Amino acid sequence: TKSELDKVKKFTDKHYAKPDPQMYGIAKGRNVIIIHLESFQQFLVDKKINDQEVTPFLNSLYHSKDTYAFDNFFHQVGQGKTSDAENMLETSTFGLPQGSLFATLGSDNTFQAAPAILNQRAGYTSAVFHGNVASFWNRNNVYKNLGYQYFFDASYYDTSGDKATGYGLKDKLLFKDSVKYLQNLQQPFYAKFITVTNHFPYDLDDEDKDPNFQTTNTGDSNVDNYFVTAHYLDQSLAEFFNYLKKTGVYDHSIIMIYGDHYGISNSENPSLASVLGKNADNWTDFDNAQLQRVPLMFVIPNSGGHGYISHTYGGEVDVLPTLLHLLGISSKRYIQFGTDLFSKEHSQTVAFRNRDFVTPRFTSINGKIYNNRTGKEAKLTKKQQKQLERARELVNLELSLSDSLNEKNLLRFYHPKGFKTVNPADYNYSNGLK
Ligand code: GP9
Ligand code: MN
Repeated sequence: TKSELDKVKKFTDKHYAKPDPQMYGIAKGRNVIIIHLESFQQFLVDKKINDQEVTPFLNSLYHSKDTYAFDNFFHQVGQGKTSDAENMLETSTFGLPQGSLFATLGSDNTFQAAPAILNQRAGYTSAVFHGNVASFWNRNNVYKNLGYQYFFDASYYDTSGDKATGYGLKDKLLFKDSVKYLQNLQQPFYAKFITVTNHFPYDLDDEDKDPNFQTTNTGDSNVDNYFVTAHYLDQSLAEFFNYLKKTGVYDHSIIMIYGDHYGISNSENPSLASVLGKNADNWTDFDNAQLQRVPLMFVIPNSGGHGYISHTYGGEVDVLPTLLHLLGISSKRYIQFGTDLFSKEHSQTVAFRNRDFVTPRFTSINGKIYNNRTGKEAKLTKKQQKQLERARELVNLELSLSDSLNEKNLLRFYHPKGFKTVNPADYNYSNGLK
């Protein structure tokens, strides 16, 4: 396994992308607030139905001069869904080919993850706010291995009556009722909020609905309801931001917002086609792949107004090195499969968990290559064929090396400079700030 670890390290060293000096450290010392948008796809951004914006607040953030946003950012989850997204964003390694890494390896594996890195390198306090039972996705165990100091799960909230949905406390209540805990966290903090209301099958109590929002009538209730819960989630964000601004936390924070994975599954995409102005009759795998985009935004208040929408292609494994560099924390010493999205050396080949992949010009699905411009099967020159073969090799290699690292728990044998191994026994979530 020593040689296996060397193979992994050789790969990640070779693909390391050095930071863009313009971006490195622009959020240094700020609190990090992470907002995990459950099942939220990129097509919702700027989307209008019946002449109304579905997510007006998020749209205003997306176009703000304080925001660095990405419109070619893809989820890379497998069967672990939310937990795969969490794993990728906080370790920059992939989830597993089957099942959930959190559930199967999370209790015993050694991680070198964001909460521990930020605490050890820059004194960050770390906390997760998520109104579901702590054992869902084995989080109560995994978070201790990631180095989270606090985990405010359902037991910290009043979830009685109609305050919770199937997956936990409703989003507006999560943000509102977390305030008393958040304001007691020692700054700088790294605080992750995991929302749940916009979760399949997207039902919402009438009293929570916006009476002025008229959703679609495709006849597919998941599609029609999806816009209703996405609109609710957007309103919950607006409320949270008002709170952050009122208390002054806002100006001393960087707020990272992302969608964890798709909400509408491929089988329902034809019902969505008409809403997207597309024809359901000639809907292809290519169209399904394009809908795997999810939002990624870094909101950095009063940072000089240099925000923009980047068209760089990337995925969830790229987030950790990107965030570390924004905070002025070098990432080279860690084993991370992703690369800094702002770096000129960032590789724009985005691997999906099932070994399909997307590049700026081509999409490969079940071995078939589509031209992104036409959406049709690509006619490749010899040179393009070679490039795509190299892309496929990269995808297969990074996925198999990531699986080897995680399945053999190789980080046990890896000691990055200055990193103290996390001891899960150091954390006891029931003695939080309560
Ligand atoms: C469960 C919530 C939803 O706590 O995070 O998880 P998902 O079903 O998206 O994996
Ligand atoms: Mn999810």
